[in-house]
Formats: sequence, structure tokens, C-alpha cells
Amino acid sequence: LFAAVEMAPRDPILGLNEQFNADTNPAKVNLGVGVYYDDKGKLPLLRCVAEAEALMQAAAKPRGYLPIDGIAAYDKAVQGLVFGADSAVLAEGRVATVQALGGTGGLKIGADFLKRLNPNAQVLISDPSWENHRALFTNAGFAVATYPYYDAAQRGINFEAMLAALQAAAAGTIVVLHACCHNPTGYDLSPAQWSQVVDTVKARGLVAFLDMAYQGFGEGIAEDGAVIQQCLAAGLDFFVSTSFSKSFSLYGERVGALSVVCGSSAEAGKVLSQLKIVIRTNYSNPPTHGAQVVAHVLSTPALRAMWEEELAGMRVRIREMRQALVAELKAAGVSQDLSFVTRQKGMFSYSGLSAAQMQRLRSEFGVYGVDSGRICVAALNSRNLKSVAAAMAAVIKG
Ligand code: PLP
Ligand code: TYF
Repeated sequence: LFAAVEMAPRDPILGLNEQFNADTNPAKVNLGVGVYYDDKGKLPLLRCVAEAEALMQAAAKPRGYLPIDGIAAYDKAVQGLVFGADSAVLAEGRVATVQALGGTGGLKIGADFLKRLNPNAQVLISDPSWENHRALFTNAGFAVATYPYYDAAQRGINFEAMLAALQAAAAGTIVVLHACCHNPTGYDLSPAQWSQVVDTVKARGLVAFLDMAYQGFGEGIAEDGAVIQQCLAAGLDFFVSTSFSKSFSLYGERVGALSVVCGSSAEAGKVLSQLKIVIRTNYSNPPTHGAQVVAHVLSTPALRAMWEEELAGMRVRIREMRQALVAELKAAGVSQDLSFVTRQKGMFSYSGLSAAQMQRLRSEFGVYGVDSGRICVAALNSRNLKSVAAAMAAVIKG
């Protein structure tokens, strides 16, 4: 039966983890996968999460099946966070939100629904993008192409080319956009650039699918979600996937959501019924624990304030690491201007290093980043910073 099965390629990023784990270099540093570690190099358990769990434990409940679309209080809390609690679109009942298995699950439910809705649409993702975007929409049955994004020479975004590609896209084209903290480059659009993108999406009849996996890691919760307000103001129907993996440090709990903004509450009701079919025929209904934690934190003022503070702490620490990395590289004798690292947002930095340089970092120094030059700044800390900077300086200087 399985004689003809071929070995599938490893995930380029998760595969790096296996290589890292096998490396016996005691000085090894993992800057590959996008995970936030604290200054001690530990994966944090947020205090707001621990407190919510303690409260839940004290009032432990039996575990029945959840509704297909998840915990109602969770979906409502997600809507409040993403769209603003007193947003008109919520009062009008125009948003269909379902609990999902992480941000990936939200993307997948959206992709499967879109495939039923508009099977011949093309999907455009940024060049480059999170590799799973391509894989996920391809597996959902779509033809996936890219719109220009990263401009290596400018150390930024080739915005004119991006906009031109969107202007040339056929009506109905699904455009996957990183709402904030672009993965992998770290370069985000300015509010004025977003406004042009939103206008183009509207004028050309494109379908915006916003992937929000890092809300709160860029400038702040509201700032990072500002593009959502622009889409609402433009009157678009659009998709938003939400991930709490990073912002709650709940990676393994698989907590996320999909929200679909519709033209009316009647439409939202019908869309929700379709999303439920996608869910039912894939995994029936979602798990309880992580969503209960997040719902609890978001809807309890004291825990919510604690979360916002802890999230701000992560954001500020990453920023400090960006500045410190630039300073250390300079101190290590790198003469080129690397200040672009501090203009980037979120967990990642496109360092500009070549694949050969990234491979040297791994083999000679035990510093693991992605061959594209992407490093996870959120894995730098005051202990490993100097050795990482020294290794990077060595390969940059040749
Ligand atoms: N989208 C982007 C851009 C990501 O970087 C990630 C990272 O994991 C995800 C989605 C998926 O998030 P999750 O782990 O919650 O599925
Ligand atoms: O880009 C990253 O590192 C994170 C984590 O298939 C990740 O988004 C990477 C690859 C993958 C799933 C998650």
C-alpha cells in the first residue's frame, strides 16, 4: 500500500529545530523558529495565564463538547479585541467569528470556505511570506502567486510594485496581508500605505485576508490592529485570522480564530453556518482549555490589564534587543549601517545575510537562523547577545 509513498520535504523552519536539537555545540543559539523567549532564554508562562488557570481550576467544570464555532464568550472577546468592543460592525451583527486551532486553523477554515465560495480565484501572498501561507492555500486547492514586497536594495518594501500588482489583479483575487509584524521581513506598511492598499482592494474588488499573528508585538494592540479599522471604514467584506500563540505565549494550546466581516447580519449568519460545516467536517469542534484561558483574561479587567502589561514587556524587550544587536555589531567592527534592524517590527529581522553566511553561522558558531537571513530577535537575550553579534560580525566581515 505504501510502497510508492515518497518522503515529504521537512518544514524549512521547524526542520531547523531538529538540526538545532542534534547540535552538540554548548554555545548554540536558536534564532530559527518564531517563538518569544524571555531574557533568561525561557519560554514564558504569562502571569495572567497562570492566574486565569488557577481560577479555572478552583471552579473546575466537566468537559463536554464545545459548540462547533467554539466558546461563545471567547468568540465575543476576540471580536472586541480585533474590531474594538464598541465597533458598529459588531453592534450590527455583521461579523462571523469562530474559534480556531491557532492562527493556522483560522487561515485554513477561511481558505476552505473561500474555495467553496470562489473556487477559481487566485491567491496572492507577499514575496516573501510565511511559507505556510503558500502551502495552506495550495492545499485548499488554490493557485497561489506572489505580490512584490521585500526590497533588498532599499532594505524595506517595494511599495510601488506591491500596489501595481494589486491594481493589476483580477476581481475576486484573494490577497493575504500581514496585518502587522511581517513574517519574515519585519517591514510593515505605514498607515498611509495601508490606506492605499485598502483603497485598491476596494476599487479592484479584491478579497482581503488579514493574518494577525503578532498583534501587540509591533507598536501596541490598537496600533497593530489599525489596518482593521481602515478596512471597516472602507466598508470592505474581509477575513481576519487571529493567533494568540505568541501574544499569550500559548503556542501548544492552539488558540486562534477566524472572523469574516459581512455586509449584513443576515449574511453573517449564513457565512457562520458555512464556516461551521468546514469545521464539522474537519475536526468537529475545537478544544476547551486555551480558549477558556484567553476568554477569561480578555473579559476580566484586572487580568486584561495584566496581559496588556506583559505583552508590552515582550514588545519592549524585543525592541531593546534590536538596538543592542545593532550596537554590538558596530562594536564588533561591522562598518555597514545596520540601523534597519531597529526599523523592523515584531519578532523577526531580515538581517540581509546570505544563505551561505547563515550556513556558516550554524556550522561554525552554532547560531541557527533561516537560510533566507531571517533571525528571531525575540530569542536574543542579554546572555547570548554578545556571542551572536560576534558570530554575525565574523561572517559579515568574511
Ligand atoms: N501567520 C503567521 C504570519 C505566522 O508567523 C504564524 C506563526 O506561527 C501563524 C500564522 C500561525 O500561528 P499559530 O501558531 O497560532 O497557528
Ligand atoms: O515563522 C515562524 O517561525 C513561526 C512558527 O510551519 C512556525 O510562524 C514556523 C513554521 C511552521 C509553523 C509555525
